Amino acid sequence: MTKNALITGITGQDGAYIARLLLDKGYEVFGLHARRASDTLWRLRELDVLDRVELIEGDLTDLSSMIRAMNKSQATEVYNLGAQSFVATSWEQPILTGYVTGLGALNMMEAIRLTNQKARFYQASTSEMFGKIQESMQSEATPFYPRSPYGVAKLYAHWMTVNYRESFDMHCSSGILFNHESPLRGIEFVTRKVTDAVARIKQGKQKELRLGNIDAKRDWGHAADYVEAMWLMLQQDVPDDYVVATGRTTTVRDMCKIAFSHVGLNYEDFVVIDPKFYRPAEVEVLLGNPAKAKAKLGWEAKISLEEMITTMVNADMKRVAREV
Ligand code: NAP
Ligand code: G4F
Repeated sequence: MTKNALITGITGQDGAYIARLLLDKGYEVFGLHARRASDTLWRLRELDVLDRVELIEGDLTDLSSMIRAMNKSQATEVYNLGAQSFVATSWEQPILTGYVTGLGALNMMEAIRLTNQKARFYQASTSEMFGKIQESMQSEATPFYPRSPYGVAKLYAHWMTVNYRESFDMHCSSGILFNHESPLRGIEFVTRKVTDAVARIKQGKQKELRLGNIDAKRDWGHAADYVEAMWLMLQQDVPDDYVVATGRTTTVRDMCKIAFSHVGLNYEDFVVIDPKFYRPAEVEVLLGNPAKAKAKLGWEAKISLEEMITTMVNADMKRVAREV
């Protein structure tokens, strides 16, 4: 029997990768699509899945469109990936971030409760909830201390997911995912900002790269690996929360070194520190402990940081070369 899945945020990085994964597994895939003036479908085109998914118009802040999406898709699995996901923007638009990233998750769970309480729900929780870290390696047992309006909104959604699981016996799971990237990453995030700049500098189209705090450390994995963990969570008999990470942390500075040296350049010749990119409150370091995901889901990260960053540079070299 075909399974039906509904993905919010299908036009984002993770949405595109999980759409491909589910299609490969034989699912019928539906995706929530907000009407926008600019093209948001490029990722689905790049992975060659646009023609194989059904898009449903809707917005996470609009409960009625969530209910319609549930009725139309007849989804038995719902992946809630939609969010205002850029941490820096969350200080500029804290209320919108609260509505979309926090209350949006609740709208989705309410729509499930009102239409088909048996549908399984995945919430895209985040390592940003650990913020000012309370333990050097963060696991499911580490206390949270979010440091941005985004982190606070995600923490609300996270606890609502736990609450719906415990209150209504719904199959609601949270993946506490650490940073994950790919050639489909948005240009505003630091890895893609760097790999795009490396390609432009190498091809003589840019002179320097302006960055903020390059001593910040992140536990970076590849999105294609991480969506596998999301799917595995919804295949378990019992819903639960899982940290998904690599167990290795690297500075933004060292990530720059990898990217620039891949095309024979020295990052120190091009990176300029610009206070404009510093945040009102920084998450200095993140390092995840994925032991539970390995033990219970049989999941572990396969793609190394070096492989991922060099693949991203190669993809951007091609994109920049194609520009007129
Ligand atoms: P992304 O590329 O920024 O994608 C965000 C998606 O949310 C886009 O499809 C966007 O649609 C959609 N969206 C924004 N506002 C919406 C609204 N009001 N209603 C419905 N959809 C809306 O994010 P990502 O990197 O794929 O991440 C996926 C999820 O995982 C997000 O919830 C993110 O917060 C979370 N997360 C990400 C990471 C990471 O490192 N990537 C780590 C932990 C957790 P448009 O294209 O139309 O704007
Ligand atoms: O790439 P970033 O913007 O990602 P950040 O803030 O860690 O958030 C991402 O990962 C979270 C998981 O932990 C997700 F929940 C969230 O949705 C998003 O996907 O910044 C990474 C680090 C930060 O410490 C930032 O201060 O890089 C530092 N950084 C230094 N210069 C910069 C820059 N970040 C950006 N975006 N741009 C800079 O110029």
